[in-house]
Amino acid sequence: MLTFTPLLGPLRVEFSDPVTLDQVRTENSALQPGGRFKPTECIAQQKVALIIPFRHRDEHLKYWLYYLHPILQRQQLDYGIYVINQDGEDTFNRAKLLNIGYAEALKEYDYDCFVFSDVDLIPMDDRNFYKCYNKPRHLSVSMDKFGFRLPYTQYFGGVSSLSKEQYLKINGFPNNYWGWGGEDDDIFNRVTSKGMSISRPDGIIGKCRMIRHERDKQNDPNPQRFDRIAHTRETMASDGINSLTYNVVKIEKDQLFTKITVDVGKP
Ligand code: UDH
Ligand code: MN
Repeated sequence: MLTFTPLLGPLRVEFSDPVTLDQVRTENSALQPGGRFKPTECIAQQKVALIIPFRHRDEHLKYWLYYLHPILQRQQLDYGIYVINQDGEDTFNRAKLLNIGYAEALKEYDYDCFVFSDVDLIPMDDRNFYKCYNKPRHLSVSMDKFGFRLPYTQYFGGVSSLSKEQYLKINGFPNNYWGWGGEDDDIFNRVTSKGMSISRPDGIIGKCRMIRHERDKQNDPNPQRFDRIAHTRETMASDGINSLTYNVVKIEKDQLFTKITVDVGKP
């Protein structure tokens, strides 16, 4: 007897019907506290931590959990969800939150793969595996907001995956990009400067939707971003997981996710 649901292929994804966390909790009763899951009919090939940079996006997080949990279970991953919530109202720092997610997830479990996902991006095909490959992978290749195309060849934003080894090879992500933009290009530069290239699913399997939103407060475009991405090669050895400092304010275990509230400092 088949006890798991096979992959479905293309999925209907839309954001008009309201969802509640309680509904999502009821529909995902096989989860362990903290949004952890392990398949019962096989041994998963990879242990995957999903890291979400977060502040004031509860509405988006509901949809993300509603859509992603069933997909990740059909993909038979051994996984955990980590929502890394920036404390306070100072300038947002996406890449630093991702570094913190990496470090905090590893304190809990021996993860070997890290998927970094914006809270507002939902894959439209469950054949887009949220796992790691022999190269760093860009997963959100065909976003509705860019007309289901890559905005530019080097684009590495949205959703990406790196094995622990790949992540360490590039010294993790930059900690000094405050505000919107550039950190994804810096990560791309890190990857290529270490002699790696990126892999991607094709444009059909890689389709995804972004929940429409206005720009957040305290996340204006960073005017320093162009200057910084021109110097990744010089800065990456000293700015990354080896220079990460932060304070954990609170750790909360929901059935659907682990929420870690952190003080990242300010520019
Ligand atoms: N994020 C938060 N809270 C914030 C800022 C960012 O949770 O206050 C996270 C969240 O996971 C988000 C990600 O960081 O998905 C990336 O930020 P973004 O969604 O603002 O980036 P995007 O490129 O939007 O999608 C740019 C602003 C679009 C303005 C359009 C106005 N019509
Ligand atoms: Mn967005």
